[in-house]
Amino acid sequence: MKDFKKSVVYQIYPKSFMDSNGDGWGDLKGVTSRLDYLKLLGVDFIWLTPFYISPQRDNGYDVADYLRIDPRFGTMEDFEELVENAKQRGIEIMLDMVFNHTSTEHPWFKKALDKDEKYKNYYIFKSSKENKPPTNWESKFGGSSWEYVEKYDEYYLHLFDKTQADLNWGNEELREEIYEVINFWISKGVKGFRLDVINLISKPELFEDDDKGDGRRFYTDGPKIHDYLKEMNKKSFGNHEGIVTVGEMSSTSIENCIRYSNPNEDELSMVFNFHHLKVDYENGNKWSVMDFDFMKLKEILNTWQIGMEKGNGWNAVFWCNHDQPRIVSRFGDDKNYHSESAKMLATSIHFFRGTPYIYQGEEIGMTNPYFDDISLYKDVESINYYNILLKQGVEKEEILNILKAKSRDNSRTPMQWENKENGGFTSGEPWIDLSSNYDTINVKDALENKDSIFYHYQKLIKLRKELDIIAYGSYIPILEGHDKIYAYIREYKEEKILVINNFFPKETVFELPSEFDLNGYKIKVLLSNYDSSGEDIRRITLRPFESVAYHLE
Ligand code: TEU
Repeated sequence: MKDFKKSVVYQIYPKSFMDSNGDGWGDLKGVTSRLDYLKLLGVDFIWLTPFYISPQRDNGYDVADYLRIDPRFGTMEDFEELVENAKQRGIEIMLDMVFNHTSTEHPWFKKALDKDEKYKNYYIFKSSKENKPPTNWESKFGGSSWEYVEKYDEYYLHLFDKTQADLNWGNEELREEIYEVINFWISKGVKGFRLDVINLISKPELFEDDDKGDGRRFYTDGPKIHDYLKEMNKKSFGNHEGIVTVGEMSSTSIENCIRYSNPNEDELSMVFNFHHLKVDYENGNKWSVMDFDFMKLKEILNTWQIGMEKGNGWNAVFWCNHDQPRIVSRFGDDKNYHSESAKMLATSIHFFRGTPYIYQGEEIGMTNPYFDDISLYKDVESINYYNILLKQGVEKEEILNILKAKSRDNSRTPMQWENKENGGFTSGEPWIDLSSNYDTINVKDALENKDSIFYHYQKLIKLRKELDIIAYGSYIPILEGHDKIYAYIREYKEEKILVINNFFPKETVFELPSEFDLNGYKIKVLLSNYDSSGEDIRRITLRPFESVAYHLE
């Protein structure tokens, strides 16, 4: 059984990982064919984003059947083969479950539209007032979060795309169906679940206008959320040994995240939050281009490390996923310090208290593709916002600059396996273009270069397994006011780890706070992103993006 605190999860976006049959889409057989690569990296779990039957309006987050596999990804046999082959390599499978909403193509929704009261009550239909939607809430993908159904003279709620209808978690019958879905996949040998926007499932009793915002305050960490998670735990994964769960928590709070992940609460193993990835949003607006606010980033990371430790909660630790731009293009420097900054970013969070998640391609430093034509974008959110911004009068070129920095497609370009056509991802026509830099950034080259970003990640994963302090030690921030360095100390029994990261392309000086007592410690460099790093930790001149971790015993 895996100790999730010492585990590392690798996220795969199957559509863009590896295509085994030349149709331009990645598939399950493609994943199976690359398991040795993942074993070499050293990961414990593979989180697969949705591959169920879906019209793919939102790349599978619009599920039309929770129990069947979209033939474009393969068959149930392919899935079983993947689980089996992964297990042989000591890797477990974590599935992505989208229970806040279904596709409007789901048979439940179709029946709901066909006057079947039972299924209508699986969703949230509300009557209209004066030809206006029931509330002024906004969809996360732009526009109203209500869609009108003429037949009923009612609207249904969709917090995301209008083809993603929100489920009515107040309905016990619906909840039971969901728990059966989880149990079905557990019976297939699945050992983990990532629960999509799970903190949005509990809607308020009363649906009212939000005069201060877009409605999120009414349903984020909603009134019955903890009851639902406790019930889910009790009726599904809680009955099985060693199932790991991670909730994706949108706009959440530490207080709630402690409750979600404190083992005494019997809810989830751990939680994702996104506050640290909003430090390049101008006035909270994602659709803007702004340098990241380093001081704010440090403050948020420190607050969550300290707060979750205090409350005995557990963080899922990450920079990248399929919704976020590539971190080396975002907080690093993908032009002048590609390798240094990618490694620094990895080190900066892999020594955290929490479970690290690596998103496919991050381990070789894949970058944003900088697409400069709207026709290259496939993501529903990016296309919606392109049109919304156009309507607002923003210049095309400016919108494209925003998308180059913020579009979710930045992380969805195909995995770069080698320097050959389509990066070795497919022998056919890829569903989305590759980034043109696959000639220099690819797995084959990374594996041949002992100094590559890949091997840096491999070391970080290995260290987490070797040193208990990384999983179990406490976290102490230092140099909180320094405007270039992000540093912290981990402490466990008699040991310490000191992690120092220069987040900028300029030299800067690190000075150890004087209260830090070095007496009696043997000091050793655990990991550096330069050939060698300063040995006297009282004062170190850090080179651009230099990052070093010391072990004190
Ligand atoms: O994302 C939830 C979510 O709120 C975001 O990260 C979202 O992409 C962002 O707010 C948009 O600005 C999850 C999935 O990860 C995402 O891919 C899905 O589109 C979404 O839920 C709906 O299922």
